[in-house]
Amino acid sequence: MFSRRAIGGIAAIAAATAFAVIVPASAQRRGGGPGMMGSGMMGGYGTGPSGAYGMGPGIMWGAFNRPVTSDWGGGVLDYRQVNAYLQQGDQTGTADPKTNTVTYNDKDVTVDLVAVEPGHKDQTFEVHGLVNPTLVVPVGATVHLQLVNMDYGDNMEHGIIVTPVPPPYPYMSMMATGSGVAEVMPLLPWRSEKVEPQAQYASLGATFVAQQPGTYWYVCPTPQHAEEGMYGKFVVE
Ligand SMILES: [Cu+2]
Repeated sequence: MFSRRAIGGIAAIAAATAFAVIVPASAQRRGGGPGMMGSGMMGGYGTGPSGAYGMGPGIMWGAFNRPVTSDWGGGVLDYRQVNAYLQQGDQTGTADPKTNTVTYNDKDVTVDLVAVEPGHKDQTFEVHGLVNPTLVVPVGATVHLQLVNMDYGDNMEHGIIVTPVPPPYPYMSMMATGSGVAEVMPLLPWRSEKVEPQAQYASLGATFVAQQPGTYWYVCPTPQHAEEGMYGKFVVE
């Protein structure tokens, strides 16, 4: 399922990668255990059979409409680790608030995204404290796309699909994006507690090579989220 593949110019090396704050994404590759991809999880929003959202074959689609637990299948960070993650993210890349852009110049790039950092609107990604910023990486860069879900509440699981398909996106964004050219999937469940310092947070990453210059989009595949604006531009140049 996670063999290297190239679609639309981006080669995914690993589609789902658990990571610790200080460990590169590639060091803790997770291929998805049985609990993540059993048939009960496929297409699982309780609305239809597997494949009902226009996904291609072999796409792991975990529906974790629940708070994070230690066995959810990806990484789990405590509050201290999440803050270390945020600080780490602020130190990589160069943020320009005027253009809402974060630019990465290295050939090996780590992008630390947060889904709904507290204090921000629902259905947003944060990087460097910017909301849904344009992310710019060099052609040929190996990109470690990392995500921590800081959100809380029903239907607040989040993931990332990188796609060449531009917005607007429908309620079922995957109907438009397909499986994407790279993805942080399955969806990350929301934090375990309402009280932030006491909560556990789901984390997951994906590593891919940005082979082809162009404009892509990083999109949350959770139904309704991208429709409500949970996406940003991803530029390879
Ligand atoms: Cu989302």
